Amino acid sequence: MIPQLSIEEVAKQYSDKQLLAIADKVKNQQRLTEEEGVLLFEKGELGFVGALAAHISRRLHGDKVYFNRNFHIEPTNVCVFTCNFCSYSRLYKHRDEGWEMGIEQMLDIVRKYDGQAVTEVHIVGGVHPKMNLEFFCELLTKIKAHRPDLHLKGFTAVELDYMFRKAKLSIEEGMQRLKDAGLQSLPGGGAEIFHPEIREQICADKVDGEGWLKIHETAHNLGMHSNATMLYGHVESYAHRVDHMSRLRALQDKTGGFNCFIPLKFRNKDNDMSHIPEVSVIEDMRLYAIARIFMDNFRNLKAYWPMLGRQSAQLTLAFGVNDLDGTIDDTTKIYSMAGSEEQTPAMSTEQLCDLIAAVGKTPVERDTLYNEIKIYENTTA
Ligand code: V47
Ligand code: SF4
Repeated sequence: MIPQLSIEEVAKQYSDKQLLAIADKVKNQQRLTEEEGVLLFEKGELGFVGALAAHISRRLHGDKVYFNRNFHIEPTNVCVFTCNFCSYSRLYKHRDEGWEMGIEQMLDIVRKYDGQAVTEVHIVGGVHPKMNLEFFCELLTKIKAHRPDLHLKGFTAVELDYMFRKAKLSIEEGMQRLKDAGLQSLPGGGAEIFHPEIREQICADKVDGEGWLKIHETAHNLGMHSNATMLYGHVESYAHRVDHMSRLRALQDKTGGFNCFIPLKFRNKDNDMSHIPEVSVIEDMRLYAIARIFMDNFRNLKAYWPMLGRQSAQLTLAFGVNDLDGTIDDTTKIYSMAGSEEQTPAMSTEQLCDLIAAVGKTPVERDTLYNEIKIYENTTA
């Protein structure tokens, strides 16, 4: 069981006036300013931010922790961009070292799940110069025709920005075409850190922060939902993290279209930032907790277990997280190539339920939009 202290019990242990004022705000459901966000990163001990975050998560979700049954399709790892943190991509001139899938090959992946209760396919990959909007519309149409019940979540804002510019379409026009072909929501990738000071150092050549936000806003305005991520633990400062979360919070105020926020820990194997050490588990947990406290209009905070590793992901459940993503079925390579301990990421429903139940929480299977599919009251999946 995860120990649960009330805000009052926690506050008794602290005398710092600024921290106590933040605890009061959390108790009264008031929004934190950016300065208070930075202050939490600077001064908030793990026990303090953890108790506040757990309080919020309990208020919103009780003991429920969500997961879904999903698989990924990664059409290619060939990419025109050169993000320094990426261990996964290969330039077009080195495409013989990577992979490029045709439509039939991707449909074969979908057919593997015939008769299985998966609810979502997550389609994301490198930005291949020859895989264009028409190609992806055909893919989406064919997947939908084969499996109408599958929720199609696909394409980072980075892929979309390139696709639409190449097709000489506005964001609205391009997004509408994909929506007509069956696309239902967008994953959160490509956000990294929005602030240009950091973006220039880690991913200078792809869509900027404003562009990323505009693409998600457009999707929301068309009635689609999306996720948001933040790549943390490299060269960014606390102020950059808070700036990033604040921009997402502002867009969520405007559209309400984000399903969840997913902090992604920088992993340092085999990339151009390998000299930067990975942050500690304590820093991971502090970040999840502060995200839960600061992002007051995001109902769902997701720990993506293939990236964090399943033990750390389980630990986040005590620090404000209420979602662990899905079964995955070993269909993504992004994190195994970047050095995650999960080299063949796949978890059965039983394993996910056990992981959640082991810390006294109630596993709940959800669909992409967080509609509840099944509550596992006594853990037998
Ligand atoms: O944008 C790439 C990250 C993202 C590394 O929406 C890295 O449900 C750490 O966004 N270390 C793509 N992170 C994946 C992504 C995602 C994953 C799971 C669920 C969802 C969702 C979205 O992966 C990239 C980048 O931020 N990434 N390389 C690395 N070395
Ligand atoms: Fe390409 Fe995405 Fe890797 Fe950047 S993170 S190089 S956009 S695959």
